[in-house]
Amino acid sequence: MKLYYAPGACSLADHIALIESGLPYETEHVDLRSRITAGGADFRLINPKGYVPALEMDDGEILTENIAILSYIAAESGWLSPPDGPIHWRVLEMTAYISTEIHKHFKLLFDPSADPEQQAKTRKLLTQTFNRLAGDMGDTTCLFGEHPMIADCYLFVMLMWARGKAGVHLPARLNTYFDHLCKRPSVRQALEDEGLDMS
Ligand SMILES: N[C@@H](CCC(=O)N[C@@H](CS)C(=O)NCC(=O)O)C(=O)O
Repeated sequence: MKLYYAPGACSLADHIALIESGLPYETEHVDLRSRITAGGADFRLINPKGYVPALEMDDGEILTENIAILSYIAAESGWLSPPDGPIHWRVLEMTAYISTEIHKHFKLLFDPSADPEQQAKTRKLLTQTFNRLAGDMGDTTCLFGEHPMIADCYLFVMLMWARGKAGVHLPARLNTYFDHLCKRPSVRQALEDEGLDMS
C-alpha cells in the first residue's frame, strides 16, 4: 500500500492507522500547491479530486476519502475496528461523525479569506461538538477501550488542529485523551515521518 499525504493534513490519520496496523506500507509526499508528488508525478492523475489522502492499494487501484481509506486499513489489519459486531458499527458511526460534523468545518478556519465572524461561529460550533463527544466518552484511554481504532487516529488529527492554528477550545477530557495518544509510538513515528514537531 502507498499513502499519498501532505504533512499535518487529514492524511496523518491514515498514516497513524497504517503504523498501528503493522501492515507493510510506503508513503509519498504531495505538494498541495503544485499538486506534484515527491516522485514528480502529477497528483491530479492519481486522484482527480486533487486532495489527500489517496491510498494505492496492493492491486494498484486508488482509494480516496478518509472514511473509506481508514475502513480499508481496519479491514486489512483486522484489529483497528472489529470485523463485525456492535463495536464495528460504532467505530464506523464515530468515523463518519468526525468526517462530516468535525473535519469539514476546519476548512473555513484554515481559509485566510474567510469572514472572521463566520470563523468565530464555527469555532463555537466545534467546541459544542467536542463537548458532546467528550460527554459521551467513558473512562477508557481510547474511544472504544484501551486500544486505538481508526476513529481515534482521525480524532487525534482533529484535536491537533483544534489545539493548533485553528484555536478551538477543547474540554479537559479531550486534552487528556490527546496527551495520551501523543505518547503512542505510532503517533510519534507518524509525526516524525511527516516532519512535525509536537514537543
Ligand atoms: N472528503 C475528503 C477531504 C480530504 C481533504 O479535505 N483533504 C485536504 C487536506 S486535510 C486537502 O488535501 N486539501 C487540499 C485541497 O483540497 O486542495 C476526505 O475526507 O478524505
